[in-house]
Amino acid sequence: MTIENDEENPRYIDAVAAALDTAQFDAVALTDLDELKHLDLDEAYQAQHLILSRRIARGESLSGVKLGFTSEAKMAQMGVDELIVGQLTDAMRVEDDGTLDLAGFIHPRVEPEIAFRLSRDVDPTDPTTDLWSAIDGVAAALEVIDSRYEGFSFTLPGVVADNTSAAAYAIGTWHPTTVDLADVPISIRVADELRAEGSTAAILGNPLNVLPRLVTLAARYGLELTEGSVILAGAATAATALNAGKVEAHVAGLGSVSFRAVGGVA
Ligand code: OOG
Ligand code: MG
Repeated sequence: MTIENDEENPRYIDAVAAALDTAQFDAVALTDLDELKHLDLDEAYQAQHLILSRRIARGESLSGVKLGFTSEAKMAQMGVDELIVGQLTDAMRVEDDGTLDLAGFIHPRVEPEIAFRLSRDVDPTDPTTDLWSAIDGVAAALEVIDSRYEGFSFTLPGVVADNTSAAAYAIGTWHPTTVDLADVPISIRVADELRAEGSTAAILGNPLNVLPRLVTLAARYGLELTEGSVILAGAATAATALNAGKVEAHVAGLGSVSFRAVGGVA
């Protein structure tokens, strides 16, 4: 089906959102989505918001935001070169030391991350906003990504519409913001195998540098930064395939976060 790119009536935005939401819900990858061709970046964020509205209508609530493509390793792996932002919900949350059932995922990957915790509501459109001053905790994190596109193959608007492949996340113990995060070792293991290791400096030179970038993106694309929210800074290393077994990220100074992945991919 082809829909004309009529700015007065961008029904293709709804079509993209519905297709991606259904693909996630049913854990069946999309092979062909013609309407995607029409989507620019602004419209991709509109589609992302529509997906989150559908999830909220199913009883989920927003729990945070996540940055994507904040490191060279991720940009090179996925063939894109611009920062993106997606949204997290409580349904994606996995307890530290908890269990994640892989049924319900398409082709999940996992990556080691840094999380920030927001101590108060922040207005990203306020030019005086200093997001760092609103952060009251930092932690090691794991992010599970699961593109709704076959083969994890997408364009920049495509991955933005797909809520930046967000699928699940786990947060380790919160630490005070005095912990040095600028250039410390970060690694990920799956089923006792070291899959990737690097430095937090790979994240824009220092993970703290994602915060002003997030403010800009949140203001431009209408994302909320609310008290208690989690902010994932983006992976420092390439993502690795998620299969059954213990999954653990370690960040020097922040310790470890883990979960046990069980079952098979649908
Ligand atoms: C998009 C998600 C990117 C990150 O940490 O860079 C991301 C993808 O790679 O499918 O979460
Ligand atoms: Mg990520």
